[in-house]
Amino acid sequence: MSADLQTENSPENESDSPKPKKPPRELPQILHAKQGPLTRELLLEPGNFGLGLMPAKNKPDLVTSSVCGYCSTGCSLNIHIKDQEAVALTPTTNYPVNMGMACPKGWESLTVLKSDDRATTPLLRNESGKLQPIDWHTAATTFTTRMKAIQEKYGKESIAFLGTGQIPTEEMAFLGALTKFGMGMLHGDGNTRQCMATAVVAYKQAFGFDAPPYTYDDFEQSDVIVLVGSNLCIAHPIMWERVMRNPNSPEIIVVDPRMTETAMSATQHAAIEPKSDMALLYGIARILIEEDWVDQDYIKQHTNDFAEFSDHVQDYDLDRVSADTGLPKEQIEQIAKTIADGKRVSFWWTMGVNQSHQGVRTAQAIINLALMTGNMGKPGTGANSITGQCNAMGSRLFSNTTNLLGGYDFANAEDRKKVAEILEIDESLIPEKLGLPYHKIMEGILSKKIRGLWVICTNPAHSWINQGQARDILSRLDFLVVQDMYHTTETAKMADLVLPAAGWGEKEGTFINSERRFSVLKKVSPAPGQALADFSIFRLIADYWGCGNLFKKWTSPEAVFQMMKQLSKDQPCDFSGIEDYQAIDQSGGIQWPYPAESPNTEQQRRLFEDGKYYHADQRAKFLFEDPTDMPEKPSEKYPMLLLTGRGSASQWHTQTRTSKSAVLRKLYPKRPYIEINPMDARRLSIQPGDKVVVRSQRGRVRVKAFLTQAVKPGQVFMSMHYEATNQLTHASFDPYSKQPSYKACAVRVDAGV
Ligand SMILES: Nc1nc2c(c(=O)[nH]1)N[C@H]1C(S)=C(S)[C@@H](COP(=O)(O)OP(=O)(O)OC[C@H]3O[C@@H](n4cnc5c(=O)[nH]c(N)nc54)[C@H](O)[C@@H]3O)O[C@H]1N2
Ligand SMILES: Nc1nc2c(c(=O)[nH]1)N[C@H]1C(S)=C(S)[C@@H](COP(=O)(O)OP(=O)(O)OC[C@H]3O[C@@H](n4cnc5c(=O)[nH]c(N)nc54)[C@H](O)[C@@H]3O)O[C@H]1N2
Ligand code: SF4
Ligand SMILES: [Mo]
Repeated sequence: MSADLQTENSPENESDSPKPKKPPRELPQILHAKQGPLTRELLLEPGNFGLGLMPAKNKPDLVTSSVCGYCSTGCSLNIHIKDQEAVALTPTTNYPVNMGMACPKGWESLTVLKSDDRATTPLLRNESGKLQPIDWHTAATTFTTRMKAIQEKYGKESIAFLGTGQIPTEEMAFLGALTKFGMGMLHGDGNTRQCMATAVVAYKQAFGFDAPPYTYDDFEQSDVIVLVGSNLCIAHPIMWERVMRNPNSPEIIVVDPRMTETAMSATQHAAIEPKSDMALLYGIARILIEEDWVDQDYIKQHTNDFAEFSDHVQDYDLDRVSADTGLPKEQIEQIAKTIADGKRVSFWWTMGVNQSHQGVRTAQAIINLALMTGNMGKPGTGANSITGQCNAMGSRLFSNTTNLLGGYDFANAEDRKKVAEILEIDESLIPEKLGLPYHKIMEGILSKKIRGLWVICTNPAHSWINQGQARDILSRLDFLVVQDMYHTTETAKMADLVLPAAGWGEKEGTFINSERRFSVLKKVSPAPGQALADFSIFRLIADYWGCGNLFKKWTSPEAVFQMMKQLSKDQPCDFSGIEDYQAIDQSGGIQWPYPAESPNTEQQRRLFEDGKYYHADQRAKFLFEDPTDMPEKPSEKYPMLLLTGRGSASQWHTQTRTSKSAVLRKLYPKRPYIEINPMDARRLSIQPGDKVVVRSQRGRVRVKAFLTQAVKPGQVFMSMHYEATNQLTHASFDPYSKQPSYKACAVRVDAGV
């Protein structure tokens, strides 16, 4: 997994003494490849990756670096180019994120670009129902004619889009601006709703801005690491490597109903009853208060509503919490004591929290613990939501969906004015309200309010909750356009029009990783056939739509980056001090904030060092609520609870990319499987490897049984990478974030025939 694990020595410091300051790392000066042919001279850095050991004939002509296009860790990869072609890659050794490491997906990034099912020309469904190749002129004309016809007949709001957290920020901004300001759409959302909406709302309400406060160094500086609903080992393997490099022998507390790979390596595993996190976290808060293990000064100086929170948690005594969570009382006390004893406690959460019917309040229960113990703004601390997709952070700021471009508010007239001025567009083009969230767009299609849909870089026919219903809904559209790298995705197969997109490595722009770090994506490989960068597709559509004039300044990703800088000015995410792409490259990525005035150039930076939050009174807020029952509990007919999530480090989501690599295919099960406890298996006469039938109220699938103690009796687990899983899931949502609750529904398992 690691190209060079010895890049950093582990200082043997005491757990409570600050880590000795490292000398700033020398980073290679790497130029970025521009759009167009790969003829531009790039700087070779032979010492950086041991090229001296290579036989001369294998030496690349050029080497450049690019950020990985899968997960939000944001590892840097060096791409070796020979005879105009990207021929190999190696993880960048002196990049502050991955330090020479990459996971299997990263290593195999180039392979998946060459695949027979790449979409190489636009495709249009003909009268006999077949997708036929067409040229770009016909594609763009069809797109505009049909979308405009729908708008004319049913109103402007009758077309919508679903975007992504997996394209460069500049492309997201273009999509959001084109659709909402140029095409008059009100409704647009993206797969970030499936993923990060909960964290966004939790932070906004608690801190006043969507601001994950940490830097990856915190993984190495903590003495207590609390992971709630996060399988870091599988989902963020290189962040996990950072935990493994922690020199403080940290306590690692994993809260997860399953004995995951991460839980196996933890020092404490709280195998709670699914969806009992709030009770546990409130119970811990109660103990901390009772024992006076809280930081009264921090609470007084920097927060609001602690007294009310204190009252609230009085109901969560050990008896109740133990009954709700299924954990022994001593274990709950032990966790509280570990947190209290920690000098630098960091709290991390991912989808086990975000994807639940009370995700926002659960996330805030984690934030509350960090606030009340003063574990904020210092090395090794924080209430830290880990993002998922490579550019989920970019979409949170610039997709123009849940907020106006740059983290502004659609409903605020001053915000609209500022954005309009910077973009040089008429203010009246900016909608004054939010569009519908994802599930309401789906409902809108069902009720025929929405009739045209443009899907960009996401595969809802596989990934959306309750798939049978989702596909039925998508099939009712008058016009479905899918813009993807591959024409074989479940959603592309349903499309009326497929637009072939260039993918990672075939275009440029920036991603923002989990720790708010900008990094540059390079064009290192030509896109196949007529496939175009999403950026170019948006330009084309703008011109054919007749609103190209609005986007005169949007000539290249880097030109858009310059506008984004201006938009960010004076916002908490201000990065107006970043000069250009080259500056990002040369400094090993740059975290926001990075304002033009006196930018802090440290390579690892965290927020809230001064205890000042983004609410008007600069205080953070304690937020809480009572837990409610999960929407679909196991019943007599469906007696087991289905958990879902990531299955292996070698599979990515709906597998459109990772399934194209022979290396990766060797590393994961080909067919869908269900993890079931041996006790349940025995009761149901299921042998290892048997085909079993899994049913929920929504669907019925046949999958292989994998017997494992990792799941408790009464619970089963299926990975999201196989189509089968979402045929079973139950569409319920967090009331504040509207994020789907993918991780709990009732099923029945029977031995197959
Ligand atoms: N290899 C790989 N890596 C990925 C991805 C991928 O597809 N493949 N996807 C990326 C994306 S977009 C995301 S969002 C992240 C997701 O990263 P993670 O959130 O870490 O991954 P998941 O497996 O979805 O969910 C984490 C854990 O939540 C647990 N869980 C379920 N219910 C509960 C509960 O009620 N309480 C608690 N405490 N835990 C619960 C599950 O058992 C599971 O182990 O991964 C990113 N990284
Ligand atoms: N049951 C269950 N379901 C889940 C989850 C779960 O834990 N359990 N997790 C949810 C989460 S957190 C997420 S993030 C979603 C992910 O769900 P999706 O977004 O639907 O999954 P992907 O497979 O990443 O889809 C991305 C699509 O974009 C295409 N693509 C890749 N690069 C480009 C590009 O540069 N341009 C264009 N135009 N296309 C490109 C890919 O080929 C692929 O078809 O799944 C959610 N679904
Ligand atoms: S950990 Fe994430 S960013 Fe790093 S190589 Fe793997 S997929 Fe890419
Ligand atoms: Mo995600």
